[in-house]
Amino acid sequence: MGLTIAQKIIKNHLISGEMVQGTEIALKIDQTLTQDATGTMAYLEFETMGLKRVKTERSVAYIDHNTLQCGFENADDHRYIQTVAKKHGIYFSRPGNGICHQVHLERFGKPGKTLIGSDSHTPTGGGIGMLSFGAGGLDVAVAMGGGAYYITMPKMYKVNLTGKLSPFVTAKDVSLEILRILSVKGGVGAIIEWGGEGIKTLSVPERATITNMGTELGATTSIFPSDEITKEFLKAQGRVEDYIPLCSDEDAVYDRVIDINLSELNPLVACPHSPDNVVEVSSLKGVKVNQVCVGSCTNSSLQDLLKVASLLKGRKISDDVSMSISPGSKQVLSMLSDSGALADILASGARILECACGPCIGMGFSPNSAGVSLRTFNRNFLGRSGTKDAGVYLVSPETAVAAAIFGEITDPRLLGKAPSIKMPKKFKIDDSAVVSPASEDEAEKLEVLRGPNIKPFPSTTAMENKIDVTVGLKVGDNITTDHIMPAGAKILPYRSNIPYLSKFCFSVVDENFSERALSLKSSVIIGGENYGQGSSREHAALVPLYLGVKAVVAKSFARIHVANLINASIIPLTFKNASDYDEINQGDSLSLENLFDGFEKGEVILKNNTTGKEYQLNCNFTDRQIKILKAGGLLAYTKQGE
Ligand code: MIC
Ligand code: SF4
Repeated sequence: MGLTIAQKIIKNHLISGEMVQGTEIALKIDQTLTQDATGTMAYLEFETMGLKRVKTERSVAYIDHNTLQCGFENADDHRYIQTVAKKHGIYFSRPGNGICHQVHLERFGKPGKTLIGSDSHTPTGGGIGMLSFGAGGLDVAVAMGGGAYYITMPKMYKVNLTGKLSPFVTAKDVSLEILRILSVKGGVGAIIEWGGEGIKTLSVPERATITNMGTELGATTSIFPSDEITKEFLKAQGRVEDYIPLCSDEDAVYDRVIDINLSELNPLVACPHSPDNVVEVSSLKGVKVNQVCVGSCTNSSLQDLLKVASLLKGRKISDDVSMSISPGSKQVLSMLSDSGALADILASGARILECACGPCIGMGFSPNSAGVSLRTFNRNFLGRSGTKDAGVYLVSPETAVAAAIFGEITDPRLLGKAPSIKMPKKFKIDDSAVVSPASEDEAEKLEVLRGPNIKPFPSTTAMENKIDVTVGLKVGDNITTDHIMPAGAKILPYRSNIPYLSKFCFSVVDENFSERALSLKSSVIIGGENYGQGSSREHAALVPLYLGVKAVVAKSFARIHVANLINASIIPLTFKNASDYDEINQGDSLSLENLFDGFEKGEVILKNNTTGKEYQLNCNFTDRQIKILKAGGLLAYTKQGE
């Protein structure tokens, strides 16, 4: 039987387990990346392992999420990451050099290799045929130390593209179309391979837009073949030697095949507050727009911004719209500037923001009250923009420009002639904002500088066989990590300060949760389907751990979050009968007995002491996961092994 692209890479990196769907496999990781919002914690965890140097082929620490530095906290964290990176063999991408996924694609990603990153959009690397996964910081720390990365062997999906995109229809619309088809949980447990004749019409940045947003499907990752288009891109980045051809075998077997005819697609938009809430742009014609943002790791490539500049050239944005553009990297910004395109953007009245995540994670540029914001980003979760009552719509750069000019949601085809942008034969290469690690001798003498904002990791103890808990909170379906642990300019500087962060846990849903959980001392959260979707932030597990959350019982979970819960020794359990969810309420007193036997059997009994009823809960833990849970989390487990 032939192999898919992902299966080929997995086969080459398999450390243990067998490539049997649904079973645990351990992979060798070639490269890692971190960003600052998850990086501080990841490096603190790496340091506790006591290793001198990373064991990966390439590890890069990016500063891109929180670059505002309003106060010492961030500046200290940046300095900590820079010094810890230099000492331990990690490359450091300075603030201003760009968004981790964009820069990694440009300068470091390699087809056929494996990458894990402490950011859920790490699958962007699939755009050049790299098998890339988003993971919690602790998993990245372990991989930096040479340890394996554990995943459940995924199902294989294939999306076959035929035809060719029409003018003003873009890779972003392809991402939105697949979200429309599959929903935010339709990719759970699967790797999505993109293929078919249609991919020959898509450049690497366009492919990367698609693999980037595969995260919103809940997919384990997404990947394109590595072909002549990949080779041209790597050549233009001055690193053709990193190219290898890679495609699936003709007789590869897929669990599901989805066909999309690119020629039939129209401009699409995801409405508030979920990326799968997709309709055609034309159906929202006339909706007044207050704000337009272009950028984020989804749509901030040179190709995207050259198109935006060409459409803005000679035009003025509407007086009623405020427009921002955040280039994905220093390379993008300096090429925009050299080509004169930057001047066209500025002349239109749009504002240029830093090469960073910026408004995507609520770091400034929040919309006005009840504002309508059109964004080329990948997430429009409630409150993420920093304005709780704003409506965020996800669109392509072309649709964003049309709204900025006309002041209302407008089919971009009304802009006239579509820009035709060719990928450059050669990108401008300047890696001066990437600081190399010190040599091993030099590293010995280096001091790692820590600021007072770095607070200790929440402590854990070995798990007990019986747990008595109160339901601290009951939530519905598709709860995101932005609900559990919000980000944004006011909170992000405290990512290395779990006690402070804990005040904001679930604040979008229930402002009293944090206080209640602390007073309960030992609590459980009841969730619906796809609990924990979105970001890879392990803070969405570490903060509940600090607040005394012992278990989460949900109808189903998102992949990265479940791994983070186990790493933090919070037990993720699912209802055997989804309807039992209806019978458990906030404030109920519950007991989970005989846990250790239950873990082995894959079934735990939940007693609701308030109603006297009993329920069966499922768990499908591997031996390794059981040991981690019992030990009190992955750090405690790793220390036991020393
Ligand atoms: C996001 O897009 O939500 C983030 C911010 O990039 C997160 C990481 C984080 O929370 O630090 C992600 O996607 O993993
Ligand atoms: Fe940054 Fe937004 Fe991409 Fe997350 S989704 S990495 S916040 S640009």
